[in-house]
Amino acid sequence: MAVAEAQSLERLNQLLSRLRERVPFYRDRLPTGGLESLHQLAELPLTTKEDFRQTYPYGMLAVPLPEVVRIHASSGTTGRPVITGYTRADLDLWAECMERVYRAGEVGPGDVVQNAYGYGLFTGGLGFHIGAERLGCTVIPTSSGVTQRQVMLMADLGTTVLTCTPSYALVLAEAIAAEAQRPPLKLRVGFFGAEPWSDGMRRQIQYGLGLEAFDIYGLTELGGPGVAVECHEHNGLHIFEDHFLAETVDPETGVPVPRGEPGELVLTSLRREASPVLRYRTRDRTILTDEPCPCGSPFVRMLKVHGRTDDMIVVRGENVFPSQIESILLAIEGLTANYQIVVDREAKQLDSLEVVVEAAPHTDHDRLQELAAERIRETIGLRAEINVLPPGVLPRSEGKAKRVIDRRSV
Ligand code: DLL
Repeated sequence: MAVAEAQSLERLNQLLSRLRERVPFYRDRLPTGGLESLHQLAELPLTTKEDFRQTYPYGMLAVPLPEVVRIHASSGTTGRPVITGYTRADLDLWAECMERVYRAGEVGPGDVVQNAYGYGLFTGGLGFHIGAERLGCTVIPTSSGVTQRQVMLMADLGTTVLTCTPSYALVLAEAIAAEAQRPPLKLRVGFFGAEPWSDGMRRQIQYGLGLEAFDIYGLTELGGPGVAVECHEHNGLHIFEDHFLAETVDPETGVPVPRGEPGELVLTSLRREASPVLRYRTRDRTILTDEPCPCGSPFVRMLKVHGRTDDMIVVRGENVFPSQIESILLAIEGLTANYQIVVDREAKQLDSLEVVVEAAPHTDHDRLQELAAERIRETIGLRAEINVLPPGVLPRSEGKAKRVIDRRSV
């Protein structure tokens, strides 16, 4: 057995005995005794968001509350929020993972990090904050919003590293482009995540902000950002396998799928003390690949998340992912990443699919409309009404963008 595998197995067995001893939710679900091989992981039960809701607020804690020094939560558009706790050691481990994220972009002491992820219950703000501080960077905790001030500080304080959602990065790029004179910026690297974004969007962000854009992945249930990050190859995100075990399963059946095939990402936290999770169904769709990466990292890669199992929309029997539409739009010169998908259903009529998208200034809207409709029909097999708008009409997001408006469910 490879050293890394033996270490993972040992940590997994420690995790199982902790879960059995300390978390009533897992006690009756887990077999007694340890595993002999990592392959047996697939025989253990999966954990879902619903399980977190059922055990709200403290039912998943594996330590007494006095040992929990921090709590974060994901807002959740419906139902109870998902709660995750951290012991002091958990905060140290999180900071270590986030430090590793920054190192992927060669960030270090001397860098000025402007952190425009929201601070608060959301894990983005404080996660990026503690990692940058631990690394010895100069941190500007702007949180998200107040765009004009962000741009001013970026120029005046010499920001070299920007962290925010990709949609907010675009808002910042627009604000910079709108200045009478482009402010002198020192931006070099950015870490963008918390929502799906395409390579087309990456190009727009890199061009608009003049930096190298890294994709970063994480989720509240696993402790926040710092689960995986891209290397300079920008061809998949390396999962920190010394902290998290990754699998992919068929979203319908929960049965593992082989590496290289699309599936739902399932994650196990190996080292978290307060809120450890076993085989958590993330609902994120990706592909895990063992192909060696030219960067030399031993960690498995997850390809860019191409949507969630629960934001797939079914229109006239076809499965549609917002990220698919985004890639189609951004492959057309003149269209932007400011778009929304509107699905509607009139009585006794087929569902309608409308794509509303802003174009760059001075473009031929009719031509763009035709092109987009044609490409969507060719790629997804659906007739869509395309509405090309001038810049600045659609709502902008300071956090995660809302891409789909499904009027059928109203
Ligand atoms: O979004 C944690 C985070 C903060 C990640 C900052 C990266 C940067 P939640 O609010 O719990 O946590 O949302 C987690 O967001 O299951 C994915 O669906 C989505 N997501 C996160 N990162 C990415 C990414 C944070 N890089 C949910 N690409 C996850 C695509 C992402 N989707």
